Amino acid sequence: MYQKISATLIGATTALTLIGTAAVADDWRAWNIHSDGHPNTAAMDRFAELVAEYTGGEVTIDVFHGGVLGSQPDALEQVQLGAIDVGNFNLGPIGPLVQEANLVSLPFIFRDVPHMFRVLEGEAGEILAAGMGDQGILPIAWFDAGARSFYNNTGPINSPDDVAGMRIRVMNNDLFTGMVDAMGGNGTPMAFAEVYQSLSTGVVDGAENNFPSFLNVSHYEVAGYYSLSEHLIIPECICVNTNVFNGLSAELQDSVRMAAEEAALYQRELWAIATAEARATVEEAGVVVNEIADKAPFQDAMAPVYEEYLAANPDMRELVEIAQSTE
Ligand code: BDP
Repeated sequence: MYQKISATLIGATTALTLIGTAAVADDWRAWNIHSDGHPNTAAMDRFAELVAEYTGGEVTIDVFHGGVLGSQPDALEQVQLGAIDVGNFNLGPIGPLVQEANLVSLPFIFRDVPHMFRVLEGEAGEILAAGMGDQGILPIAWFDAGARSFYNNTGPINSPDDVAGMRIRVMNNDLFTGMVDAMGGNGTPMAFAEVYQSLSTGVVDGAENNFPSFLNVSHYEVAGYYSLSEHLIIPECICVNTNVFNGLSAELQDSVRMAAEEAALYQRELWAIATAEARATVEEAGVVVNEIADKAPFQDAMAPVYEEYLAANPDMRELVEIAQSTE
C-alpha cells in the first residue's frame, strides 16, 4: 500500500515537472530584413536551429525573413516593447534609440572591419552593449556588415564634390543625413524596402550599402555606378529583448548565447565569400565599380559632422576617444 501511494506521488510529481517544463518553453518571433541568398538569412536560420538544439527545445524561434514584420525602425520599437523577441539588426537605426550605439555610425570611425571588431571586443564594446541592453535591445553576438559605399545612376564618385547636389537615400539616423549634407548632397532617410523604386523613378539619385545587400535587393539594376568610398563600417547584431533574455534561466541564457556566437562565426565566413561574389556578379551585370584614389577629402568633409555631434552629445566624447585609440 505504502509503496503504491509513493509510486503514485512520484508519478504525479514527474507529471507536474513535465507540465512545468512545457509551460516555460519560449517561442520567439524573429525579425530579419533580408531574403534568401543573403548571408544573414542563412545565419539567422542557423541561429534558430542551434537555439532549439542547445536549449533542448525549451526556446524555439520562428524567423520571419524579408522584413515582413515591418521596417527596421518599426521592428526595433517592437523589440523594445517585446512584440518581436529577437532579430538581426544594423546598429545604424539603433542610434536614435540608444546614444552609445551611435559610436559605430560616425563616418570613418573605424580603419577597417578588423579594427571595428577589436573595438567591439574591448571596453567601448562593453559600454555600447550595456547601453543597448538598458534600452531593451540586448546584443548577444556581432555580425560583419563590411563597409558601405555610395552608388548612384549618374556617374562615378571620386570626391565629395561629386556627391554635391545628389539626393542620396540613407538609413534612419541624423548622423547619416548630416554626412551626406556635409558633402553638399541631400541625405534622405527612407525604409530599405522603398529604395529600389525610389532609385528607379528618380526620387533619389543614389544610396549607399555593402555589396551583398546592393545585390540581394537588386539595387544594381537601377544604380549603375558603385564607388568604393567605404565611409561607414557598421556592425550588426543578433539582438534580443532584454527582459525576454533575462527571464531565461542562467543555463538557457548560456545556450542561447552559444548559439548566437556560433551563428555569428558562420555569418562572418559567409560574409567574406558573399562580398566577393556579389561584387563579381554586379560587375558582370554591367555595374561600373571604381576605387577612390584619395579618401582624405571625404574624411575631411566629416569634421563638422563630428564637431556638431560631439557638441550636442558631450557624453560620447570618451567613447569616441577609446575607439580611435584602439590599435
Ligand atoms: C543592409 C543592412 C540592413 C539595413 C539595410 C539598409 O543589413 O539591416 O536595413 O542595409 O540600408 O546592409 O536599410
